[in-house]
Amino acid sequence: MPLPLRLSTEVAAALAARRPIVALESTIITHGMPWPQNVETARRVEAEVRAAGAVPATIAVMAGEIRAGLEPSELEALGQAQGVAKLSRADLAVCLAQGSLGATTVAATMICAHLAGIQVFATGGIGGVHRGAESSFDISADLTELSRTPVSVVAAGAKAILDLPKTLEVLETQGVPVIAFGQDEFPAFWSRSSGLKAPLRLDSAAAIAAAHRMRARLGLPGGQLIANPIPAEAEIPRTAILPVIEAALEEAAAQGIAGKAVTPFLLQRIFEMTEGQSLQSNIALVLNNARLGAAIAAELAG
Ligand code: PSU
Ligand code: MN
Repeated sequence: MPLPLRLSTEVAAALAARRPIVALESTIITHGMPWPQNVETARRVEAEVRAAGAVPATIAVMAGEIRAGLEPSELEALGQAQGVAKLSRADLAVCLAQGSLGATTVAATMICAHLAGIQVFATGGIGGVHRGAESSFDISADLTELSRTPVSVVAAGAKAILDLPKTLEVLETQGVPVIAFGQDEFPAFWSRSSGLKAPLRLDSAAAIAAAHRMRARLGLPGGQLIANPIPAEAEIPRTAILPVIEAALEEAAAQGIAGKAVTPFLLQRIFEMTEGQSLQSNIALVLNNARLGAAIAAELAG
């Protein structure tokens, strides 16, 4: 059985020529942002990757195939589609076998990027250990994926809707290098600061690429989490976002939101409660991560 993987012409050509490529996820489009900002942002992120000298490969599952590199019309259709499945490691094979439409989370995008031969992936924030995980057991499969699949993931840390100290603990247990870019602190998505020191710090794309290569040389499975702080001019300070997060979490608990629905629910409520400011920050940080991802991919290709 052939691998159900279809590369766009552009991505296939870049792979053959060993040019830098940055994978991009699709759950952020279908579940992370409202239409039409989701499609606009996805286009701008692709343009940012190109401007930085790399080829973007947005990943999704369509008609029984993993697609790496979407046509503009496909991106638009995905951004408007209703009821798209949110795919993690557990759901990927069923979605492909059924031929249904699926958006890839960080975990599933890492798997697909690796199958395609892409080493760098840029997104907004990773999933992590949810608050109250000691009773709900809600820990994102993104964390274990980082320990198994050799892709460097550029994210703005993990959202403060999560339990960040527990998220860092699980990453440490799983042997995932958590590397803050250019600062000592682990960034908290909308805010540059989390109050937590990052386990590791590197200050250049070249140093991150060297660490990525060394991990492969040692035969260590798994990737790296590159925690890239949101640009200062776009951040929502921690003191401003924390009460909003608390309110959204209370609503989620009161409404009994659980499982896969938790992250999209919280993002939507925080968007509403900040009157869109959280979305503006989210867009700025994804663009920033796309630039760093392209720089790392260029170092790996060079
Ligand atoms: N962070 C965002 N927007 C998102 C997500 C994370 O800013 O849409 C998505 C990513 O696809 C991530 C997923 O992999 O949420 C995590 O979901 P869960 O917590 O259910 O594992
Ligand atoms: Mn979960």
